[in-house]
Amino acid sequence: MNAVDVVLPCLDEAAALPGVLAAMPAGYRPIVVDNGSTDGSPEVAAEHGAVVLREPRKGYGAAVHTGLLAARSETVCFLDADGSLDPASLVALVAAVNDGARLAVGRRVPVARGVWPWHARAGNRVLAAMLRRRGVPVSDIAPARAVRRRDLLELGVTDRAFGYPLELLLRAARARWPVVELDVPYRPRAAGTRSKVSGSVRGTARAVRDMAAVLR
Ligand SMILES: Nc1nc2c(ncn2[C@@H]2O[C@H](COP(=O)(O)OP(=O)(O)O)[C@@H](O)[C@H]2O)c(=O)[nH]1
Ligand SMILES: [Mg+2]
Repeated sequence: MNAVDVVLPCLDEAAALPGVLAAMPAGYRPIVVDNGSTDGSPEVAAEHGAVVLREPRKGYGAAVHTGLLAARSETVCFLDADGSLDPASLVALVAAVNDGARLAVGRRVPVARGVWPWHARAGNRVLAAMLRRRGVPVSDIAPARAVRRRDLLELGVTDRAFGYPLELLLRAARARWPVVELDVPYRPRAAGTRSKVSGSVRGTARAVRDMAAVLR
């Protein structure tokens, strides 16, 4: 089996990382890309077997792009480091890419009430409907994906902040990529960690701003 690099953007996820890294399927190599965590995340990641990169530029997209540049496997996965997504879900996404998808993304299915704040979910729905009209069959703007490294580099996503996942899907639509969306369980983030994006008014406002910039 070919190894698969897994890029995990990380900001203050020290409490979540041990569980996330322990759940990596065999042959999946975690690359944790940290942006100035103050809770010791890089050290915890290294202790639990991850390659650790430090990205000086802030933002989800900056971390993801740096991880992509460092990855070496033919197919690369991306996953949040907060414990909300199971690394085991990546296996089916990679299989979809091996079966002909240019991009395989997760559709988050909450496993419990309150996992997914209503405002984040509503915003996602609107954006996903817009993507479907452009020919991308998705119902989520998901933080779990598998794609060939070379394809993603060629696609040329430029956002380095929180518009990255949306820009990626828009560019995939424009490039007429076959996109496959598969259900992935969405759990509460690990205890002792805090949401940086959709769990607060400030984080949500930032995500909306960055996604709106992508749509202009
Ligand atoms: N490197 C890096 N990672 C980030 C940044 N903001 C969020 N993340 C990570 O991106 C993932 C998604 O953020 P999260 O806080 O879970 O957003 P939520 O799911 O909307 O609550 C998590 O793994 C975060 O640690 C950032 O500025 N830099
Ligand atoms: Mg999260």
